[in-house]
Amino acid sequence: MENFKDKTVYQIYPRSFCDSNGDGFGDLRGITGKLDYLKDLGVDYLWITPFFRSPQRDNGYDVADYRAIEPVFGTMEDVEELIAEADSRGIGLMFDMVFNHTSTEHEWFQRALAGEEKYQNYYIFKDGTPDQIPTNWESKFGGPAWEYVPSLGKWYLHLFDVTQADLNWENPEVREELKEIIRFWKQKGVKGFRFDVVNLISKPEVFENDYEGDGRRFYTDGRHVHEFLHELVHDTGIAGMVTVGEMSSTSLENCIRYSNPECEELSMAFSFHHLKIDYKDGNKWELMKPDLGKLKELFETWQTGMQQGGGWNAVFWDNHDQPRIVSRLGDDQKYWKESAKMLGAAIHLMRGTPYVYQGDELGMTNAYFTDIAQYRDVESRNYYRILLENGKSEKEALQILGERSRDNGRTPMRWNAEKYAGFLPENASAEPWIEVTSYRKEANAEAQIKDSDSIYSFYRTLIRMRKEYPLISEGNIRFLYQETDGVLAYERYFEKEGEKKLIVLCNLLGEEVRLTLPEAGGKVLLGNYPGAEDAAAADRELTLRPYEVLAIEK
Ligand code: TEU
Repeated sequence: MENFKDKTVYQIYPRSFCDSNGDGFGDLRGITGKLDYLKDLGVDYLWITPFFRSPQRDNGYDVADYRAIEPVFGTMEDVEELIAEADSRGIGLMFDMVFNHTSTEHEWFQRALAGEEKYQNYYIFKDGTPDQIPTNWESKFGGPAWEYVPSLGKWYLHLFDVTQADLNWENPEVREELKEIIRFWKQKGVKGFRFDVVNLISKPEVFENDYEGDGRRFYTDGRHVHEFLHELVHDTGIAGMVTVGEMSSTSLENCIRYSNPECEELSMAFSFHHLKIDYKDGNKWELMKPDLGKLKELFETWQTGMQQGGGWNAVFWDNHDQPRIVSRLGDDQKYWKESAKMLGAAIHLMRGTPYVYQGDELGMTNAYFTDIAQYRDVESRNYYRILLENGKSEKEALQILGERSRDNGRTPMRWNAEKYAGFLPENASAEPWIEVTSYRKEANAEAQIKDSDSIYSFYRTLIRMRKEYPLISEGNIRFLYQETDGVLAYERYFEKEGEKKLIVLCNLLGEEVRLTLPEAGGKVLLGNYPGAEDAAAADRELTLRPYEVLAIEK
């Protein structure tokens, strides 16, 4: 098993990372051209979201051929070159396997539509009539989770978009097909895998209406999910690789099983509870001020819970589905640099494997779009319509999208302060597929790489510290000051007497917070304000400045 505990993963959304040929879309050669930037940052793995053949209805999470490359991203030769070039820099590639569903343009689904029973059994079809939907479950992208096919007299299940048909994992032929796909990319030199919503793959034996919710309780962490995952990992021989599962609406108990090495399922798990603390009544599309007390409670539950259970967290704030954390929990106006650094340190010094989403190392912010025409995401455009249908004004609906849309994390990576941020070649005739954020122009690589005080340099230090300090990569964790509003604090330690420990103090607020430390003194390893190194030399009374973070070795 690769020791990944001192490693950091960088997530790339290729569509928005770097466009090498000027067609307005990021591509694989664009990633290859930026490998030295990533090597200098110090990351060890690159998780690249799907670039396989796809109608792009969900930007690649609707796969039509798992072994072919969507031409907009490049060719198989480009993939092979990227793998080789990354490998020569000591960087491993993690590909994104969307195995809960395929595009309805996949050959398997097309053959199912043509009446081939073998392929109808690859999906979840239910006989019925147009007025008899099998269950009242809702799609996560809005609307019903079933679609009727008149020519077949059947409904099919789609937990996401209508063009994303759920696979039937109960069918051993489906499981064998998916194992072959893993073997195909493994033999090409891929070093790890991310599994998309993999805890939704096991559906119930009986499909029934949900009168308490949207149906997720019937298919989330389903009855055979652990058995299926173990079988997939064991039969493809990837237990020694770095693998991560995206676990939608999951539980701590299940994530311990998903990621405890003794279960031989995955290396680690993404859970999302900490990213729902600003969802009013759990609804993403109802705005609420972030509940920071809940955030601290969830971090403690999941960090100490996984530690006690032998599990391993993927620790992250952002990805291609989330708004930018510096706009969401920090202050991208008055305390942009301080809050971006503090939020980065808060998770990078925790127990788990940190994921840096492209642009977070630069403090990239939300998009601040003002018109629905600027949005590209299928989920956002669906919910804009639903919000209007439910009585919200256009202004209210745009305000909600402005805070919640996945497009906030999908604006082009900013390489410089030029009009298109260096995302595409200067002589390009096309424009980027989505607008470049015009906000915070200093959130760009060229401005920050050489600046030792930049967010980029701070992230570089965080990534290096994980490699240098076993306390960070292997140490235990316990939380401190849980009763102090606005302070996220924890201690990394080893059980052995006399060992050093690391105390991490994060002020989540835009105002000063006073703390009384357990003891005076210690050595400040990291701070995001000038003069931080003097802080710990002071006596036990400490004042944390707005969005200040201190990591003190005691
Ligand atoms: O995301 C799962 C998922 O539910 C997210 O879409 C997210 O939780 C939701 O948008 C919050 O409202 C994975 C992929 O990361 C996402 O990009 C895909 O759209 C989705 O699965 C379907 O494959």
